[in-house]
Amino acid sequence: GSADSFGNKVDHKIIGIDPGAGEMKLTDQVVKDYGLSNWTVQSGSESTMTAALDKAIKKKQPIVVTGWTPHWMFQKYDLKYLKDPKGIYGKSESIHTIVHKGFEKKDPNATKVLDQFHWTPADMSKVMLSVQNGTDAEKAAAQWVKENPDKVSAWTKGAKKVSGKSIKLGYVAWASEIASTHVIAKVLQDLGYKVTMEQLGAGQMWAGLAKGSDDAIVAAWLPSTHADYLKQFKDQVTDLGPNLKGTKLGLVVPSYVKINSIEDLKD
Ligand code: PBE
Repeated sequence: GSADSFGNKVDHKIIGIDPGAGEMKLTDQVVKDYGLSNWTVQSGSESTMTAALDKAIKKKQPIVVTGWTPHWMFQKYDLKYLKDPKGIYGKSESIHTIVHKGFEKKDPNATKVLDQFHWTPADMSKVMLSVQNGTDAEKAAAQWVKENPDKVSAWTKGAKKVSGKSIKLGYVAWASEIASTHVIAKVLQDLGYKVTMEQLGAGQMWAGLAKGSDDAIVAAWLPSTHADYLKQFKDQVTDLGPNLKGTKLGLVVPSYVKINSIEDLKD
């Protein structure tokens, strides 16, 4: 391609995240389906991706990253999604709560709360932004719980207080999942549960839930992003349905970048 093509300016690199993320698989598919054979998808983590984005924006340089909504990056920076005319990243989806199969019988009380848990992207964004601004996740979650008694009482409606019963939640260190997991953990703690939160890779989180080493997750992006994981483990888990609706995935660039579509990545 021409020397001043967007691809050349960014070394034909898409800045990705952790290899287990569903979005990384979808991005490999994007590379194939859009004929971007001279591009590489660089893996890392959410924090290496946002650090690269921050650095590029400070210097007003071009960059393309794997991004998603809800995410604080859209509040902090002026960004846009590249159009995806082939629809590889799928439509808007939901985040589901899923328990280890049998947990619903073992602890119907906790299952009731997990099942009733649902909030909005705006709710989640408040917690994410607070964590991003330096508040630790437990404090940010406690603050949100304190400020939203109506939502919390809808989630705990009909649930009983317990005394030190254990529950283990698995999650991945994505900002969205740090927020949701800490909020539901706080709600369960306030009911008397002894909650353990286990931070894992995406594959480990799903495998751990299937094995029963964790009881529940609130971090399943469906129907597309985690489709392969759900397919693999569907007989060992119970899907309690969405806890948040209206997510989005895609390739994200700073607004000052000239290109507008994934098709423009071709040299
Ligand atoms: N994400 C955030 C995850 C789900 C939550 C989009 C990075 C993924 O791709 O699996």
